[in-house]
Amino acid sequence: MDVRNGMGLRPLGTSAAEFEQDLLSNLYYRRGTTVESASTQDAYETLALTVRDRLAERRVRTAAAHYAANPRWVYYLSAEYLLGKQLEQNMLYSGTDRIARIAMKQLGLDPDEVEGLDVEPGLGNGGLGRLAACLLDAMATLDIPAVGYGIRYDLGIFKQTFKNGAQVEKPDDWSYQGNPWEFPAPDDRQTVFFYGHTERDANGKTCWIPGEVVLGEPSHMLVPGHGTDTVNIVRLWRARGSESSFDLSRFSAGQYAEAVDEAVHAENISKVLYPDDSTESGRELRLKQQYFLVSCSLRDIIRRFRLRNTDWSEFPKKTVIQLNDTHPTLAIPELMRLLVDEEGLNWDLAWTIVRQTFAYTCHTLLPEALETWSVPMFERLLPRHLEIIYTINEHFLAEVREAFPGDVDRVRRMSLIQEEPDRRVRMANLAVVGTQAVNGVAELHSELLASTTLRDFAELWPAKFHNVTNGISPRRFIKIANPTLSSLISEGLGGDEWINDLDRLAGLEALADDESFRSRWRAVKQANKVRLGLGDPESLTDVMIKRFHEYKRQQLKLLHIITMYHRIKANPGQAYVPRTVLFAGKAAPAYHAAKHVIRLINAVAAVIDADPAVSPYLKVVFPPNYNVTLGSLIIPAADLSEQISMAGKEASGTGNMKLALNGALTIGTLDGANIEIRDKVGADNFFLFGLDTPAATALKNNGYRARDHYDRDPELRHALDSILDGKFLGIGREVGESLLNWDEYLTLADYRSYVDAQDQVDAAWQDTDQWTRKSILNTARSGFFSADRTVRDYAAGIWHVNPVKVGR
Ligand code: GPW
Repeated sequence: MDVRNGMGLRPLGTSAAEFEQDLLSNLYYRRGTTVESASTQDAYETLALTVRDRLAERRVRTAAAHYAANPRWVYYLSAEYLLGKQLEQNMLYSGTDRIARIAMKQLGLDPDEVEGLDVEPGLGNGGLGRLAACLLDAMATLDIPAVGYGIRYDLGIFKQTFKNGAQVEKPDDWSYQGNPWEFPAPDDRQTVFFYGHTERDANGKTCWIPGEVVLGEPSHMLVPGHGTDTVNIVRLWRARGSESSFDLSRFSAGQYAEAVDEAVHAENISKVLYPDDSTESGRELRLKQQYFLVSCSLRDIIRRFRLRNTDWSEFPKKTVIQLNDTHPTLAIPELMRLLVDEEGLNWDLAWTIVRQTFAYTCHTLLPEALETWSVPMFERLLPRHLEIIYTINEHFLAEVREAFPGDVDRVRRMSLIQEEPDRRVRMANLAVVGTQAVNGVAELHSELLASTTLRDFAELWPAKFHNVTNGISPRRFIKIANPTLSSLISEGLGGDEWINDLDRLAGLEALADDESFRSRWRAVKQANKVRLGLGDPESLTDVMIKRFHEYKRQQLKLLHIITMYHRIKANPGQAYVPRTVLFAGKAAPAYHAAKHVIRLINAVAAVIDADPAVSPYLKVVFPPNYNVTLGSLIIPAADLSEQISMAGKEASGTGNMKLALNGALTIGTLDGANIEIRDKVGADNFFLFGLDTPAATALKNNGYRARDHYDRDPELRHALDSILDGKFLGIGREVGESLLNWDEYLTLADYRSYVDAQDQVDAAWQDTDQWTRKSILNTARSGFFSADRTVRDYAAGIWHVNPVKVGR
């Protein structure tokens, strides 16, 4: 039912003329101006509001349908969301893209200029944050009642600039101009405690007397589904000082800075996103952020539960809380605290409820990414939670001792508390113990989790362990990012149903053998290269876009580039396949090794650029500040996708899926989801190289010596020597030395296999028709990597939730 009927509200029109009227009205009443005097910012805000209004009605109906159904909900807890720009998506989902542009032109506005002011909220680092956004998109599209919870960081992921080729970070004040997509909900604010101590009353009931009180103020953004009326929300918390945090007496005494000290301190909690990806940063403020997210979100979840339910035993039937890695794992002891201390439930009942409610997704195998917190710091910040964790641990270790009598080493390994060399809380162990399901994010990753990192737990509870291979939003990463290819596909398939049913892309297989379809496919790729505007659109566009990390091995790609450079220098007369190699990605500001690689890439790019014998064949480009927006421009233009991590290190990868879906061929190792991509697209349409996980593990265990490869392979030696000799503006000796003397990620061991595979790429590229065929087959066979499939897997295997259709 359209709620507006009962309210006597006029439904918003679907014509360009009506949209134009609404633009004028919003410009006047919301921005207080007219077309004649409006700034571009006024025009942008007005457009955003006018589009938003058209989703608001669906949001109201969704909320009504969900309330009536009292369904089982999915609550997705994540410290990061990389939502990407909202305007284009919301125009598509509300069906207003065409009329909005007509209306703007009618008003004399330049749609591209206006839309250009839309800002990407960079509230995440990389794959983990973007996955969260893709899953929300798919949940809404599949009509699953869901809320995403996160933190509204004032400053998102830093802006990357280069100075003399080195990364320099600038703050990202993404909402400086406001954010028209956001609905503040101060009425739903929550109170969060920190520090202090615990006390027990006469009945043995525990009470936490806090040392600091902070407010969490929520606002939400809309998460519309595609091709459905469902509009879910993502609710983001911002920290505020409580009323008492402003010290009026100090202010009156002229101590202006001291007067706001406490409030500033409180608000620092949501000030800035930690810019680490796949590395742990054990800082107190980060633990505060995590608890802030968890405490606000759980109270909100309980508030929502109580709207329709009274009985705590119903809670796990109505609620599943998915933990996006260990960052929100404090939700487990926090829910115990709420149930036992505040609601008065007995421990066993509370523990049963908690365990049934939570599920945990692990996104890594890197030991340095497994979060642990020092016990003294934890105890100071969250004294009651430490007690609760100790009690959980007692019960849990008793269970382990019963299952494995006499196995003291196992008990030590599985304990929630590490004892040596220092006492630390192990968040991954807590996440496994406190949940009903644990999943990895690709087949290989889930197998390795159960056989290595979490092996003891998988032996105790084999049925708890699942795989849910990651996926990507086809709306964001092909329909919106690659409109020309999407049109061609829709034409080829005779409709656009494939966007919500990505397996239908299989229908393109037949067209791979159609000469005219192939030439149109090529033309689209070309046009996307022109749109990107980097490098010769005729050249092979070879892209490596991802965070900089040694395990991802940008340095291996660099060794290949230097080898190509040397080959061309040695034989300038020959014909080479022209390549544009494109890097994009950020390094964590404190990750010096990764920053050295960035600097070296820029130096190599400059040297090649300045060499007229080489530059016709080889160009290295490195646009700064990789984000969802830049990725959406690069991915459609790519011919070759570099997925070259050391086997066993990349949990899944999702850029690999986006590139394959857009018709890039992958050169990759047997790592993460690469394995599944190769299985789906076919070994003939994938360039495989390198050691697999067992071989890499064996090599490391048997005493790997990088220098042996250097000694044996003249091309490799030449490449490394040129770095060590300072041939690239004197930059990169640290990179060269680390590879030669240590090479933690087996770069040199995989070098020869990689360079040979790249030679096969060159050979394949020269057969244009065959390459295009392979490109079409990559797209045709990528349907599996839709986030819709991922969400269906979660829904069936872990969440046990059903869709709720939103009525008209
Ligand atoms: F270390 N990932 C990420 F597991 O982007 F927590 N940030 C992170 O902090 C972690 C993982 C963490 C990535 C994985 O590296 C990537 O392989 C995976 O595809 C992605 O998460 C989504 O699952």
